[in-house]
Amino acid sequence: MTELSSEKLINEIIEILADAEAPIISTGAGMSSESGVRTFRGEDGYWREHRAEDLASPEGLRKDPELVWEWYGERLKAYEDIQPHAGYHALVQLQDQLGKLPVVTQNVDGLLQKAGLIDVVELHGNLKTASCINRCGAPSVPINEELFEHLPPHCSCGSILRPDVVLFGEQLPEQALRRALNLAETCDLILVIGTSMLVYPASSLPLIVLRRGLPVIEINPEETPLTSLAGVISIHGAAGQILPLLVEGVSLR
Ligand code: BJW
Ligand code: ZN
Repeated sequence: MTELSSEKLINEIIEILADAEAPIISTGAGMSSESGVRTFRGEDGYWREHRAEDLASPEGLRKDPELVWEWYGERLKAYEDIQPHAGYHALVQLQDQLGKLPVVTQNVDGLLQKAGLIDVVELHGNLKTASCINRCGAPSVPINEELFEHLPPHCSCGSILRPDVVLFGEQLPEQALRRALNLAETCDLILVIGTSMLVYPASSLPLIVLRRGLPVIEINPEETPLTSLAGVISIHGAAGQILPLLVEGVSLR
């Protein structure tokens, strides 16, 4: 961990970022909190109201599918109106400057794409479609208002439908995970924004970059298990405030 005054630290990060030729970004729920998205483990977090295993596990889904679908319905509704904040626009600016900027995300809110990020790797799936909990082979269906008319929604085979997100204990989408691991093995810098770093395997990506001896930069107002690791440069602050400063600094160099 590097301890410097904020201004010095920001200048140091700008220099490192400006030297990178193939940086990648990794985001979690905190990247969207300034757009009004609730986190999972923060003060405003969903896990303050419900246990993670009740809402985000296959067992929870089978036990109380209505509760889980109500939760996803509430979140979908919230995502309809949200807009990317200044931090998102800064990432798009960086993408334009570099010509490419792969972003690996744990988020399902669609804000990266809405902002204009082109290369987004969705590690935990998304909320576009739902499929049969019993994998009967029926095609996945779009998640739309109709689906919420009678909860829980059912597959044509009579089983319950589930959103195509990754719940605890489930494997991540193979292609997305392979791409994310490959990016961590080939990038020359990773910028980790707004994740508690508690959920594997997303949490392993910066560790791969660290092991390769390359820069790992973290933006988070709180400490995480990454913060204290040797070699990590951690800046304590909000993504919407820090990212514009960094990208502006890079563009001036
Ligand atoms: C700001 C900010 C601002 C605020 N600016 N920052 C023991 C038993 C069983 C399993 C395991 C086990 N040990 C490990 C595992 C594996 C498990 C895991 O990691 N569990 C740990 C919790 C212990 N992982 C899995 O099961 C994964 N699958 C897997 O590993 O398969 C192989 C395997 C299977 C079985 C056993 C072992 C291996 C799947 C993980 C799926 C996670 N699913 C969820 C919900 C689905 C998606 C959705 O509905 O959205 O994904 S849970 C939830 O957590 C969601 C998130 O994507 C994920 C991560 O949360 P995130 O993004 O980090 O958010 P928060 O809230 O935690 O943090 C927000 C941060 O932002 C904070 O740090 C704030 O400070 C910060 N912040 N404002 C910048 N303005
Ligand atoms: Zn089915």
